[in-house]
Amino acid sequence: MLCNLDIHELAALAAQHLQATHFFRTRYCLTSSQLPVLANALGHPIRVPHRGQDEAYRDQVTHLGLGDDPITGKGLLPFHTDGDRGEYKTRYLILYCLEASEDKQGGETLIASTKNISGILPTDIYQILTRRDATTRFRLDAENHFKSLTYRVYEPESASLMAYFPYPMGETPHWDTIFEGLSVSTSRDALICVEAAVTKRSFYAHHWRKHDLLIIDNEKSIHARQPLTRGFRHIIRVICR
Ligand SMILES: O=C(O)CCC(=O)C(=O)O
Ligand SMILES: [Fe+2]
Repeated sequence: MLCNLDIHELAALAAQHLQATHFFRTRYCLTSSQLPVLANALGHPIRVPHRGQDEAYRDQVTHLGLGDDPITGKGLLPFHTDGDRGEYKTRYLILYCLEASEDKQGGETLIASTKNISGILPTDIYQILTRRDATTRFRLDAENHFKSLTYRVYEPESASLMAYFPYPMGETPHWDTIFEGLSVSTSRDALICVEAAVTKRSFYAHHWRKHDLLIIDNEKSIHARQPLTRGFRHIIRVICR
């Protein structure tokens, strides 16, 4: 556990590490009010609106794992990147574990690198990603309010991927993505092919313990959450650009 570093030294260590790879992990004694300080040292923290609430209501720190919300709760969260390329363009996703129970089962955060993605995809799939816009619909609440976002999934110039991979069949999806001019099932198959290629090449599962700090480079990777089936974990999150 790192305890003798101050928060700015920690940020410098993380930033140096993140130049070479797509995530940084350590254990460190932090309080919830120090997380935005760390985010500030790494970039510009982004305030995000609460789900289902007025967009004007924005928070810097998001709590994960406490309620039943499909995004911030305990359930499965398929692979995705955070943000929308515009207002929320996210560089770093900072996650810190305030508490986790000993008997915890599941709840791992999964990370896979998207480095050189063009080299590992079939040509037809790569062309879909680079030539067609995708529209993702996000379910905002149980009353079937949706928010839609249209974007280019992969931008070769910046090598940045933005994607919301499909929920497994049988799960209630909280987002779904369709490529311009393609059917729902062809869009789904294309994303499943990308996800399989990326996760086959690189895969890391973080098993949370109290005081774990994980910083994910959102422009170099995708991340997901395994369902938490027993116990609890309380994680706080700040994103920055
Ligand atoms: O709960 C997790 O493990 C990850 C949640 C997530 O995707 C996020 O905070 O952006
Ligand atoms: Fe996320």
